[in-house]
Amino acid sequence: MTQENSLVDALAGCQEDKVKALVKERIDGGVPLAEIVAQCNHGMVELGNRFARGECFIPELMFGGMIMKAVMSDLAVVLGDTQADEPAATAVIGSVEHDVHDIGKDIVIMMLRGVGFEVIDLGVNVPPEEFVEAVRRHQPAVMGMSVLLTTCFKSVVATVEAIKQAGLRDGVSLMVGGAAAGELLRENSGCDFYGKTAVDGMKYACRVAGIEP
Ligand code: B12
Repeated sequence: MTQENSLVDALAGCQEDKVKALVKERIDGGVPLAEIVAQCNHGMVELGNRFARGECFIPELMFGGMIMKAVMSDLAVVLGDTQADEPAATAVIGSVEHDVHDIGKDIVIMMLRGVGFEVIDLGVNVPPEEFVEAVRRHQPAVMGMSVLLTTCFKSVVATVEAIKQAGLRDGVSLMVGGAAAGELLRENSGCDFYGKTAVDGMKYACRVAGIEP
């Protein structure tokens, strides 16, 4: 088994102690954080595939989510996930309405904070009007929407529409990401950018705000 596969397999199998040990081994070995996140992400996708094939159930998804969150807090310590005293720019982010998945969103937040953004985290199941209110109030350079359920595509479309209706569209760049998102959703919803990974999202936000990542 390759080094990557061992972590993917441990996460997909919800082997908490093994996941923690393998992540620590990678951190100590100097493996780039983005690479560790990518391997964990792969493990979560594999867990989802097992769920889709009926090989595991909701409790496993929840447990996998808890393990992934624990991994993220370890990574946040390494990355120094703290809000900068004088933020370089502001970003607003949330998981769209009816979607409660937040692990990927939180990774994007961790990355953005790591490069000096002030991030307003709206949480999960965020209705369009809450995004609008946050953009009006905080005037972010970038707003991010996370979506993991195909049934929530309409929430992305409704959110972009609400931003337009509020007359705020020209002042903010909109990015969308999450396992269900893709170029087609970006195009159909009228977002500016689709980020396949948290690192893509962070790099795009930096470009928009003129920050050197
Ligand atoms: C863990 C999990 C859960 C946990 C979530 C816990 C939590 N706190 O988030 C729980 C148990 C709550 C859950 C519930 C459900 N889930 Co679920 N879940 C998953 C699972 C296994 C992993 C998701 C995850 O955390 N991945 C790891 C993170 C790191 O990946 P990510 O979110 O994609 O993020 C990365 C990138 O996409 C990107 N990114 C993410 N957001 C953003 C945003 C921006 C702006 C940018 C630029 C980038 C970006 O950055 C991250 C790192 O690079 C996925 C499987 C999968 N393939 O995704 C299923 C999955 C998403 N779930 C699924 C389903 C069906 C459900 C339920 C409907 C199950 C049910 N019958 O109740 C409910 C829905 C609840 C709801 N209303 O939202 C399906 C969705 C199918 C579909 N296509 O719509 C999946 C794909 C499983 C499957 N294969 O069937 N789930």
